[in-house]
Amino acid sequence: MIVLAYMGKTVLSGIKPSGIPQLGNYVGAISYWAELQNKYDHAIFPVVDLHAITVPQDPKVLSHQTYLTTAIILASGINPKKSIVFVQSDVPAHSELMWLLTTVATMGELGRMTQYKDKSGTAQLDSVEKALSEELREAYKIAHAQIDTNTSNVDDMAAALVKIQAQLKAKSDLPKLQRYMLLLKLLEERRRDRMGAGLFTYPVLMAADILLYQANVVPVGEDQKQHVELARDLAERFNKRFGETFVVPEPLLRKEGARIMDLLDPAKKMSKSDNDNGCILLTDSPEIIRKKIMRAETDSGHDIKFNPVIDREGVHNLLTIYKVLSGKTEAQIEKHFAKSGYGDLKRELSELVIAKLSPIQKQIDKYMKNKKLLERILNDGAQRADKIAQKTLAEAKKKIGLIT
Ligand code: AQP
Repeated sequence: MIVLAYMGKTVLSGIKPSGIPQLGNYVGAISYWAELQNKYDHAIFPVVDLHAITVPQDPKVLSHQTYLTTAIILASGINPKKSIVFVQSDVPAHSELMWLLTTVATMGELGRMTQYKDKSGTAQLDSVEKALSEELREAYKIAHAQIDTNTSNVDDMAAALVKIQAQLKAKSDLPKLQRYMLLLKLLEERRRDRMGAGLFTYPVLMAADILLYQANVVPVGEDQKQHVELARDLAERFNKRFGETFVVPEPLLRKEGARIMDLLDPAKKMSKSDNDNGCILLTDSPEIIRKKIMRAETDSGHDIKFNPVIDREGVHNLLTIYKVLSGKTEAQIEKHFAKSGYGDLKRELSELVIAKLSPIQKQIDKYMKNKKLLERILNDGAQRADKIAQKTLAEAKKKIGLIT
């Protein structure tokens, strides 16, 4: 039987203090949490500092960012009386359950996590592999066409092969491609050798964060969906092997805004660790917000329409941010901008972002000036979280056969 920490449905989601939270974190996650905390019986929002240290962090900056991230969560409308807000490393059960789940996880499934692949360079290798097989497919096509018309005798076939070889040489440079592939493989090996092991195993820690609280629903941006799916797989595997222990969680993606893109490079998602002009930090001043949005990458067109096709992602991204922050429908927005140009859209969006962020920024300042209050909230949150986490951890250990 699943030991439910408490009755009712639980929503849980975290944010790592790896930088100053950015507009994508707010649009895709934090602002959604504020809505969801009132729709579920229990709401839990940890600041997941142990995830932040998977890449090197300056200790002083990390502790400042942990307070700042907490202040941002609270300033965005998370009510610490209703929701549990705490720092992950204050609840040791996270690390302990992570180890138990690591023994259930496989190298293969962790190696398939997209974020790990991106950071280790495996994703790049995959695309070259795909390009190579496209070349090979093309080669097969030519070979088939030739053989179909040249099957009469061995001499003809040999001649056809020579012809195919010449065509392949002209069409593409397979040996060169193979050499490139080999170099990339070596590069990937080197990158992996130097990569922190934490980048490989942290999705298991994320699974522990979720399963400890028997969370039913995990609202995340699109980039984290795969990790919630891993948490599901690990919960199901553990339950099957040792008996029902964990609730199998569901990822919940915001319909709009689950993937806010970088303003300068709309092909990649906005990320707080990039912290460049393509990323709006939640603490940016109005002048900086205006500057960043006015410089946002768009295209040579002029239609202000929702359309995520390649080359139009920039405008689509600006419209998506506008849609989530204004609460208006696509039809209303398109009508509103029917006679406007991209400059007007950027100007209005800048003012909307500033209007949304300034009251939050005032609250952030208030919290940051009152560390005692932040600490009180975090201590209270850690105690409430620890109680629930300890119960689940004890049950998991018992199921495995560890003496508790
Ligand atoms: N660009 C985004 N659009 C929508 N949602 C996003 N999230 C992150 N970026 C976007 C969502 O924000 C929540 C908290 O994320 P996180 O801080 O725990 O980790 P992350 O996804 O790795 O965020 P960053 O900003 O990209 O951090 P760094 O640069 O340190 O890796 C999650 O629900 C996430 O999906």
